[in-house]
Amino acid sequence: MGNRAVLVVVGDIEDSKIREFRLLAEAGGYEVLDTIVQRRDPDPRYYLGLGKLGEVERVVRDYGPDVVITYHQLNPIQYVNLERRLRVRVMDRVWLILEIFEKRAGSREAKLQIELTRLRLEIPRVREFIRLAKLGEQIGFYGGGEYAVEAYYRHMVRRASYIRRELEKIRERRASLVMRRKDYGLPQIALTGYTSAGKTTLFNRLTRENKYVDGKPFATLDTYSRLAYFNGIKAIITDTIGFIDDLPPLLIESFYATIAEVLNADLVLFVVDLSDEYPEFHRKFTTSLRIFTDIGVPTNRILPVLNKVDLTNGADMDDKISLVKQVFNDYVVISAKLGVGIDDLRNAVFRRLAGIEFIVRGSKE
Ligand SMILES: Nc1nc2c(ncn2[C@@H]2O[C@H](COP(=O)(O)OP(=O)(O)O)[C@@H](O)[C@H]2O)c(=O)[nH]1
Ligand SMILES: [Mg+2]
Repeated sequence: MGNRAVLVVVGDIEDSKIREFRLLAEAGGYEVLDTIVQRRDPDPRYYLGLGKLGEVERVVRDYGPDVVITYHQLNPIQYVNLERRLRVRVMDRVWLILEIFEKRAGSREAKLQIELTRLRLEIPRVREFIRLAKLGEQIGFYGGGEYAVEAYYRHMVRRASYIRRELEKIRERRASLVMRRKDYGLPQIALTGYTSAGKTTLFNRLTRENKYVDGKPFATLDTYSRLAYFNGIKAIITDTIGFIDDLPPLLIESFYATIAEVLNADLVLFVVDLSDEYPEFHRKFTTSLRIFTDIGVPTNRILPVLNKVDLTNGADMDDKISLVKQVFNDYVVISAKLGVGIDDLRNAVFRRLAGIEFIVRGSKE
């Protein structure tokens, strides 16, 4: 499946939200060819107004994207109408985020939860296809005729109820057991923070030399976990899923199931974007703290990493730093891109991890 996308935004949406939508598409692995904005209320049939729909049709014809992604969640009728009209795969922001979660889901619970959400979105859509087929309408996409589509529909419904039962079992079991740690016998570090804060850039910088051990890939780890050294202390560092603004309510369960891996970490590197304007910085910072509280990560296991110092002009730096200081004793200022402050970060991580080892050893004696 190709990854070239055209984004479509309808409604009076702030520019910063449109920018974040674009970053999200990029985080999902899409190359954004164009963003089309229509400043009016969504149309019930096509999401876009008819005039703008013509423009999108032309863009689709000219650029030949693999997918058109809409900012708002589409209802089944809009989905079906848009795909039939544009003759290209259509998806909405909800589906995009779900794809991003899917790549990161480590646990069986997270995988099942995401599949269930996918089915919840897909079932009404297939139902709409069947309804149209019964009316004798020509429908493209779901090939194989009416019977095949109905069989697929029944399969999805059965699968969804199977997953609901499995999730219940998993959650009952977990209630009686302590969460199993993903354990490689090494300290675990999780990188987290908002989308585009610079987590992956930092992850790559910290692990650049350590993709291989003894000439072989570090086999027991998944794609997002690697070995890193902090002044001689060896640790597993994981590039976890980021926090996302305006998370669609339908995705909240999937988000928490996926983010649960952060709970396993001995240390959470909380990457914050210093280049955001203060109100934005404040909003993201406090929202992140709320999520840490919700999932049960204590502040003493979090190290704020204030990134993109190269993009700040110093004007509101003091305000940002004092906000961080209200909650945390310790923080580091870096530029993951330019490599500024990385030694300070390694030292700070070393001190934290050395402290943890001391406590573990001390408690055994
Ligand atoms: N100027 C600057 N850009 C950065 C820095 N760190 C990351 N970026 C850029 O910010 C964007 C998002 O970075 P990424 O690591 O993908 O963020 P993630 O979504 O948190 O993983 C990319 O274009 C990076 O090149 C930094 O320290 N300074
Ligand atoms: Mg990333």
